[in-house]
Amino acid sequence: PQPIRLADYTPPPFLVEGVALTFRLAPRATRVTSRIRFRRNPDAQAQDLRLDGEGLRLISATIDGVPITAQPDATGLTLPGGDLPDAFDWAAEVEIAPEENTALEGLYMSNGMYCTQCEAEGFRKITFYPDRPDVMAPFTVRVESELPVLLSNGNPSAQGDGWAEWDDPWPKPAYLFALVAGDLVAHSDAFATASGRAVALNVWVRPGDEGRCAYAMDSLKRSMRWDEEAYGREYDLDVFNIVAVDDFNMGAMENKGLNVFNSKYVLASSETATDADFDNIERIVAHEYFHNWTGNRITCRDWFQLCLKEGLTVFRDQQFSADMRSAAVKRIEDVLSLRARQFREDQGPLAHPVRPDSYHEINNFYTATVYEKGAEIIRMLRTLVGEDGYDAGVRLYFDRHDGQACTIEDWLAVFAEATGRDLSQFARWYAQAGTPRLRVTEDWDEGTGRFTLTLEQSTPPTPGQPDKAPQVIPVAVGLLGPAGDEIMATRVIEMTDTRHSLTIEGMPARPVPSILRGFSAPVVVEHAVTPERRAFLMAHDTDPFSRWEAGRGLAREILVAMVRDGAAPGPDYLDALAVTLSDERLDPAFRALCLRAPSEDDIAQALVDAGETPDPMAIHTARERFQRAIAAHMDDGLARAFIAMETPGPYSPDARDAGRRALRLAALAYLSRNDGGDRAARLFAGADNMTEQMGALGALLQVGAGQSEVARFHRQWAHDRLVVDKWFAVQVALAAPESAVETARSLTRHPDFDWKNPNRFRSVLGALATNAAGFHAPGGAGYALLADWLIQLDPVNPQTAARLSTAFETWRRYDPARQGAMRAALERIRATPDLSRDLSEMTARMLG
Ligand code: DPP
Ligand code: ZN
Repeated sequence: PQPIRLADYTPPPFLVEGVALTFRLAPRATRVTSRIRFRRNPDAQAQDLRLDGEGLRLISATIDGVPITAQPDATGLTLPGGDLPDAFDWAAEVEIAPEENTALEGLYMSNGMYCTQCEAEGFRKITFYPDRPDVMAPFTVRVESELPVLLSNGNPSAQGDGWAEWDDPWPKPAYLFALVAGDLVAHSDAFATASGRAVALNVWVRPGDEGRCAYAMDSLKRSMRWDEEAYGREYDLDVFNIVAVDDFNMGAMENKGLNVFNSKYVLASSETATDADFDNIERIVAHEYFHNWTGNRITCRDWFQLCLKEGLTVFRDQQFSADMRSAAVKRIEDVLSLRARQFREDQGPLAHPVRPDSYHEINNFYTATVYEKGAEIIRMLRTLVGEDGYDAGVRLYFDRHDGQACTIEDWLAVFAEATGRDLSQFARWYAQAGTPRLRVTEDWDEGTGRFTLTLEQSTPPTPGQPDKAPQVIPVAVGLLGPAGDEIMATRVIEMTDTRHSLTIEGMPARPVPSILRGFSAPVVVEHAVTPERRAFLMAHDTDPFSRWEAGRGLAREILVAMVRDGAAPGPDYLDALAVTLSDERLDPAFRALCLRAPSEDDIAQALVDAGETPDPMAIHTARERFQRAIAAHMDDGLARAFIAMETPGPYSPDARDAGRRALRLAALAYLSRNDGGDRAARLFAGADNMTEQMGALGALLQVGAGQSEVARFHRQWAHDRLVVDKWFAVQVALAAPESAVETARSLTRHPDFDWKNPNRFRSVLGALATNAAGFHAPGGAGYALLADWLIQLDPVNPQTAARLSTAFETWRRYDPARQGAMRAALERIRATPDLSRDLSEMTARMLG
């Protein structure tokens, strides 16, 4: 099959002026009638009108009341453009079977409730329609069902016994359509917008879950206020509904006025959710809400522009979280995630530009590159044009493009206009894949006091892009004096050429540069500095990100050395870490991040960067010895932190208490290496919140203990599906390398392993892929197990199968035996008859 290409875009030949849908819901035979008012697009060339439609049983279709003669094919229906009037009414009735829809795309059922997921191309599984984001229209919807709660987009317009009608006045693409029907209960509240609109807010959940919605609701209200204050964006309907669904492929979906969420990102109580869950709920509720303007009011012209809404909305949710919590801690967490997911993607066969130029299946491009690197581009843009320039550009964007389907060119043009800047070179960030490398060298002339910093950029080749042009890289730099005082405050070097130098004259002594403060660009810095220099920055840098980064760099170098020759961490690092641990001027959450060892995958990436072949088992062993050395060296300090960071009083998910718990549990994980898990067992037994219960269980499993706690945990929580997901995941993720595959395999035979539920599937097979040494254990049993399950899942849920196949994306990193086994697993998947388009594309790209 041919890929879809950005270069082939043409405007839609017909636009839609209005859509009226009626749903008569039934599990196996839902009838959908549509009335669509089409009008010829004056800005398009004459073409046939293609209506997308998949898996629909066509009952009847008419144009202006006259039955059509055309017959649908497997993917839709073509209406010959020459025969069509300039404006006409399409009316059709189709039948679909939501109960048989296991792919969770289109209209499907979850626990007796009807719900939809239409992004990116699910609406075509509901009715015939030009299912492309540049066709925007107002929708009215009538839902008929005996179920008590019937929801769709927009405002409720009428309801009666067994039916409800909804009216969404804001033109939207079909991917934002949603319908929900079920036996649901609401946690309700209200919000008054800045201009006085009263908005009814509801979080809809299954009966019994209503006590776990308060945090999602609170996050929603704070998001609504924040978007008014930070971006001047008000909500634009009378109701805002969120629905929690157990079977969901993604995190959540921003359907206009009716967000549908994976229940794990809605439901939370202190007993059942961890601090990380609360944090994710806040972030994702905000993200989906912010899409109302960046995505819904202004949407994408085509799916190549996905980063237009996702990069911007991620950037906005990052700003929001930074305002709600500690900005420094948030930045470090975002960089950790960027490196773990996006840098990894960029290093392998799945590397692609933030705006790809071709795809087979768009669902495969909801990636860390589109989302997280997309957000980094906007952060850089803001750095380059300044806060005021950014605000002016964004204002112009909303003024000019409200109600439109736009491109990256539209987005950049508003900043070029508002600030007078030429952004043509900057646009390469959207087109070039790969993580730029920034090589830094220093020159110091003692006699004249001249200090020169030289930066050189290069971007490695990626699939289809052997050569890269230089990009605009904002490099935030500061200088420290030998005593640790800041002698040059942060300034941003705008690098546009391959090479750039900065010279400072008249320095009394050799300064210490602090490079890429705040992680001002998504690049890898290559700067050969001594461990003493890193320790100095770790102690003195005024930029919290760079301070953390210095310690991180040190830890990474030590770990790489430990993998190579079994060295042990020196006292310099251990002493510096001990100082950080007990420095009470530092935020506990920040200290917890400093204590976190680089992941096994980070170490593997570092070895690859150094031109070596990573051995997952050697990495695991070295990392374990590294953590034992820390535990042994800092036992007293860790024990003090464990006690000092107790959070008395009732549980609160706020950033302050969460930070204290994070430090306490980080200390506990180390202490368990000294006390064999005694403290962790006691904490587990007495914990009154899930953060501490899970933290204690994890600490036990990491030292090979905790089997009775695992059993107890299941007895305690067997009734709670979200907690049972955690139970599955923690056992696999923290299993010893030798037993991880067997643990995963035996859990797939557990009666609670409902593999058709994406959360549950991920909790075992996704967790296996995060246990690097276990997944890559010699012999390839991990690869074979994952491949077996992906092959089984693919016909049922191709989207989730394709997503999890990225566990194989690093295959070329490894030794010949592992490469061979991973390759064999990928080839076995690829050779499976009737493989989905999703998984076919992923395996083809990975095999290259
Ligand atoms: N558009 C969704 C989100 O990122 C994903 N389908 O919020
Ligand atoms: Zn999004």
